[in-house]
Amino acid sequence: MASGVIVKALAGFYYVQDGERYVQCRARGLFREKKQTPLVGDQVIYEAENETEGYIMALKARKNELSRPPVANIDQAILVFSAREPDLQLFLLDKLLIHIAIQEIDTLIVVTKIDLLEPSARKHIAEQMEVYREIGYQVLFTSAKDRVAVNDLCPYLANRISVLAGQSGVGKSSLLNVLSPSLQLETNKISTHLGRGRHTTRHVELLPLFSGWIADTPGFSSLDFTAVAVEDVRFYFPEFVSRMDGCKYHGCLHDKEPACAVKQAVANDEIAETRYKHYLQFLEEIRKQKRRYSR
Ligand SMILES: Nc1nc2c(ncn2[C@@H]2O[C@H](COP(=O)(O)OP(=O)(O)O)[C@@H](O)[C@H]2O)c(=O)[nH]1
Ligand SMILES: [Mg+2]
Ligand SMILES: [Zn+2]
Repeated sequence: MASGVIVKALAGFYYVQDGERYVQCRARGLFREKKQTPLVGDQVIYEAENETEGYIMALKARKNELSRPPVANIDQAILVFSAREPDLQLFLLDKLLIHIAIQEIDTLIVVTKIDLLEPSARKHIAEQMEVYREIGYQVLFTSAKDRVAVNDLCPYLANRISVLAGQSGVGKSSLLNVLSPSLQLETNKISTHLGRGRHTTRHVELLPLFSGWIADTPGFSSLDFTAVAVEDVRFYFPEFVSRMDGCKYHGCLHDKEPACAVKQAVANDEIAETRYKHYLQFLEEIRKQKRRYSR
């Protein structure tokens, strides 16, 4: 039996890449019994019926999995934001960073369309992003239009599975087309919001790129917090974690508590106020959700 990775799932078929081989597989009934669903990114054992068709027999253990988009074994999330059109959305960035941290996936932040910025606006955004660099995140500034710094992405892509995340229209597909023109991805395709339960033709596919794999996914920007507890959010803000020993109260939520080292650091401009405000907004969001569910 052979092994490979699922690079596409569509209409009941799983497409397995095994070196040069590309095999269209069905999953055996045993997955239904085990309540297991193969995902794009899964390492699988398959049985080939012939050169191009086969059956998936087993899944290897997963390192992680995302439900939106449905991908397994992700090494890295590349969070793409446009500097303009649409404007840089730091609230969404902070939210995505929490979700990524929960899954223990590496993160790269890309701010693209910088050609749309005048020098003064460029400086402002550079300062805003410096906050993230100081916390320890990698940040790249790119323009697909002017081909600025797009190749700086290459070293991040080799030998791993990356997922590109970001709102529709920020320039994800355009970046990939510059990196690998043969991909010829459609750009400017606005994916309209699809309600729960409605049929969607969206699918995730891993594209080979610089000896790694990348998933260009529509969506993955509307996240909610059902899975995070109020007491846990603070652990996903590295600049809070490094200071929490200084808080008077053990278990301080850095909210209403007195003698809080985090609030003190915000007052001293050592922690960005935007990050702290977003943190409080997240707490409020989760508390509201909880009230809604407990009713
Ligand atoms: N000015 C400018 N426009 C860009 C850039 N990258 C993408 N765009 C435009 O932004 C729109 C959305 O790009 P697309 O790659 O489809 O975004 P996606 O939905 O995130 O995949 C298209 O009209 C692109 O031409 C860029 O670097 N500069
Ligand atoms: Mg796209
Ligand atoms: Zn505190």
